[in-house]
Amino acid sequence: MQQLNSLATSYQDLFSIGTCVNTQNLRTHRELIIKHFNSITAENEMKFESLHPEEGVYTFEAADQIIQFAEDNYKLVRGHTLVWHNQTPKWVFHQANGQYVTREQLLERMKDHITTVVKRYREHIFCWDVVNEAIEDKTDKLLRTSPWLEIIGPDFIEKAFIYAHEADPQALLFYNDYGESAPQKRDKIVQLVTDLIAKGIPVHGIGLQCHWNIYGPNISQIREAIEKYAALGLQIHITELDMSVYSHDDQRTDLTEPTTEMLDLLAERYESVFGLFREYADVITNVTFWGPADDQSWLQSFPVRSRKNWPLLFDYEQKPKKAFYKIIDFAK
Ligand code: HAH
Repeated sequence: MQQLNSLATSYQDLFSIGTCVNTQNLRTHRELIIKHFNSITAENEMKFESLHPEEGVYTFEAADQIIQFAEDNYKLVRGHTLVWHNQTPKWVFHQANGQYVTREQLLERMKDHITTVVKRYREHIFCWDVVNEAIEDKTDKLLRTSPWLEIIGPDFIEKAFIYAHEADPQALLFYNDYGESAPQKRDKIVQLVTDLIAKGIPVHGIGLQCHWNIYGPNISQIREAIEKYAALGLQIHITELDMSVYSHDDQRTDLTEPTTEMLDLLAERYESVFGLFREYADVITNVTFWGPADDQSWLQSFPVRSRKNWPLLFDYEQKPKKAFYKIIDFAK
């Protein structure tokens, strides 16, 4: 059998290469993950609802298992995520009578959560997505409506960073969002982070999720976004990279295999975005894929039900696709 080069080894002088993992694929995709990735992110296991389902009840088993895997196999761990409007249980925002808690109560709950989680993994997690997806993407408003915003006010973001920094002064703290290359959203993310920096809030990086597709965003738009984020003087992590084979409004559900055109375009796109990442390797310090192989992608049956997708470098059989060879071949 042909010896495949390791993706992470090929990029070791540029940036770490990650994948999101879960307790299932740590078994089913174990060798693939061990070989090609030197950084991991828990797909769901470190989210609020997973770690803290009820008041006073923390469930660390799955997250601990992921940390143990990282320790055993010398992987970096990105923490994902502390404060988010999704996958956060209702109890966090409500009193026993169903009413919203007060600002002070919610800040206390936020602090308890962040402090407990960040301290527990202090030795093991090198960076955290402290706040995920706080920017509004439909209207001109800066921040999306969420119980965090409604109850605490806009300073919920800075409080989260301050609490995380207190809990682990060594951890690199990130603001993470999707839609990062669209000019309007990009400028809002830049504004938010600029304000945090101006206030002296401990923020060290911007997480660009990069849930893209084979048609867009185009390379010049991505380059422009990276330029603007880089100008803030923080690190950039590509945190959730994948490349859907469907355009945004494509609803087709009939495909059982990707077309050759799709796989060619996927390869071409991965080749050019990794060319760009390599150009900016002085500011981009980690590139993480949202899944180790196609069969483990969140894009299976999402956002369109019963639809297959092939957004990653490795296929259903965990075999490298053309896209893999296009991004590993740069050293020549
Ligand atoms: C991400 N949201 C989340 O950060 C991650 O935790 C989750 O596992 C998958 C994707 C992305 C997202 C989107 O692209 C569009 C709408 C909502 C959320």
